[in-house]
Amino acid sequence: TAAALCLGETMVMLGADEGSLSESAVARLYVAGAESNVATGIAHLGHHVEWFSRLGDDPFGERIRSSLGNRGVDTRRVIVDPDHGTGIYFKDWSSGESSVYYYRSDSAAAQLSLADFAGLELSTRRLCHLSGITPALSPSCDAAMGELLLTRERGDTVISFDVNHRAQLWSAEVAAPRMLELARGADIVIVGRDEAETLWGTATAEAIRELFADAPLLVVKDSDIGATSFIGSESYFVPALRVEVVEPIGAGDAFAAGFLSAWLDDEDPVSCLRLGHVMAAHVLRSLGDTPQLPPRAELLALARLDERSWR
Ligand code: KDG
Repeated sequence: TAAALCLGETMVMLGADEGSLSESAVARLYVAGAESNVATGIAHLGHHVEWFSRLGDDPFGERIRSSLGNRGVDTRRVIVDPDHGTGIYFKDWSSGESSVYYYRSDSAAAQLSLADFAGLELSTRRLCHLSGITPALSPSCDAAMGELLLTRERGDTVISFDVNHRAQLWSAEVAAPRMLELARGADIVIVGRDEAETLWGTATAEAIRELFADAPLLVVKDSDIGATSFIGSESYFVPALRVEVVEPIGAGDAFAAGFLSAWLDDEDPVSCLRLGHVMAAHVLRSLGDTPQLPPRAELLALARLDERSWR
């Protein structure tokens, strides 16, 4: 079994090559889902990683499986649901700012429940990666996340949780207390400073640390400024790379992939943040959520460069 397991919904995404969705005659199909985006990044960086979810018994599900498989992600345990379709979303990037339109309610992934996780051999994994999108998908998904994060004994399997607040799926009022509760059950918490402010009114990384005082490892990302990790009483800050942003969606997942991959390699805290930024920079520069990346060795070399040459 793979050392790392990423769990959550993946969809087919449609984006117009040029112009708006209301006018464009041509749209391209992509595969995107926060946790599988992380899985493709971790696989690219050389780790055996599995992605688990439910997919519809349709061409989209097939496409997701083969696309993730081609990128080195193990999808062998994915459940094909005969009664529910694969989720779809559209991304419109014509106005300079991306808008997303979800068609995912009652999707196959929204049917995920705790019983589905029985065969996953969770306790044999080094890392299990979850996100705050899953509890927003359905009551059964929310209950399963609660079981995974809140009823376990902390042990060998490290659970990482990327808050990933999606305002279109649930309101901040509903999400705030649940996200806090779930994230507090994780060993590695990854959160954007801005989303934390939306959810919990915390303005600074230090204020977020106070909310997650017991988290063994907390990472606060502050958009193009940089990211801070908190471990015990120590904190580490690494500035983000300066890049021309083409389209930002997916960059947070790439950051998580770089960070977690370096963590799996037992790298030091600063190296983890650096690889996170290097991975994010590549996604910021392209339209898809998981673009093709330069070879692993090149990414690792970039992460080792002097920070002054990043900016
Ligand atoms: O983080 C990027 C994801 O938001 C995107 O790939 C789609 O999983 C997705 C979602 O739920 O928005």
